[in-house]
Amino acid sequence: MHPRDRTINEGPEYVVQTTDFLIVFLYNVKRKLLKEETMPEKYTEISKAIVDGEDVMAANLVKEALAEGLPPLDILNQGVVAGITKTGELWKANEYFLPDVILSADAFKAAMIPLEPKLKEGAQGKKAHKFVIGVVQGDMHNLGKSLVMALLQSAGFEVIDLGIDVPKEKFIAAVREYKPAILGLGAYMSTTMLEMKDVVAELKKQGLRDGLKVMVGGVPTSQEFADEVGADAWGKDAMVSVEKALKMVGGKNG
Ligand code: B12
Repeated sequence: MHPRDRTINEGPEYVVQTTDFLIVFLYNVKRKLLKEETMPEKYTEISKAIVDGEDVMAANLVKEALAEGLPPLDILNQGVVAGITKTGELWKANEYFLPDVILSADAFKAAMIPLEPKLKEGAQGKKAHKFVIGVVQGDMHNLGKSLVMALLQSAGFEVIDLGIDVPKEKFIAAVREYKPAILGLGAYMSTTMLEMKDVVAELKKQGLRDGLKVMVGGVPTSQEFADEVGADAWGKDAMVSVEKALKMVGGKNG
């Protein structure tokens, strides 16, 4: 067919297609504009401060965001988590090296200081289920755990933090002492993740596994791995971890 005849022979269809395209195009422009409007610039600034490793700036921006009345959970997800996630991507792409990542991690921690009490506020006055959490022996990564803790607290859990590089004996002692509803184990390296298996086995050996839920998480873990070590659940990210934890305690705290 000659191109000149195209609009004649395919007239109505062609017009409909063009109109459809225009509608979709305008709809996308509107969505983009709306998104930019509803996404306060503060979140981008917080995220950038974390990526750049500017700890004082990151903490100040979070304080400003809170003073402006922005929701703490949105500051966490759209500012702080977005920043540290970007750092992780830059590291993966070999654009960031260890010193950059350390600076970024420090900025992340600084940003969490003013945010954590605000996240906890929503949970006050509730009868909390206990969640003991720790990073397994040999592993010093703690950013992922901090995020999970912040969201668990905001969902009303009483979180007992055993810290990083935790030997299995300490996990066992904490389960005896606090009698938590859930024990959370974090591991971030393929070399340390097998520690989780030992902790679960020791819990069983000491008769502490019944009535206790075990949840695992961290970069190299997966649902398959969680099943393999005998955990009850895998926390893919902080949000999913909290959703699963709430489900395990019957839906809510308080
Ligand atoms: C930041 C970082 C560091 C920082 C840690 C700072 C800190 N205070 O934590 C520093 C620079 C100190 C560091 C050191 C090292 N690191 Co490092 N590090 C990273 C990096 C870039 C990001 C990790 C991170 O914090 N991510 C952001 C958080 C928010 O995400 P996340 O951890 O996945 O957590 C989420 C989920 O997993 C889940 N979750 C996390 N924890 C838990 C716990 C529970 C209970 C649940 C339910 C869920 C859950 O929820 C979280 C939030 O959504 C990763 C690369 C990567 N792509 O992950 C490497 C990485 C983990 N590191 C790695 C290595 C090798 C090291 C070093 C050995 C490097 C070295 N040569 O010295 C040392 C190890 C020291 C030690 N013994 O632990 C490797 C591990 C490789 C492996 N073998 O598996 C990685 C994967 C990088 C790589 N691709 O090579 N690291």
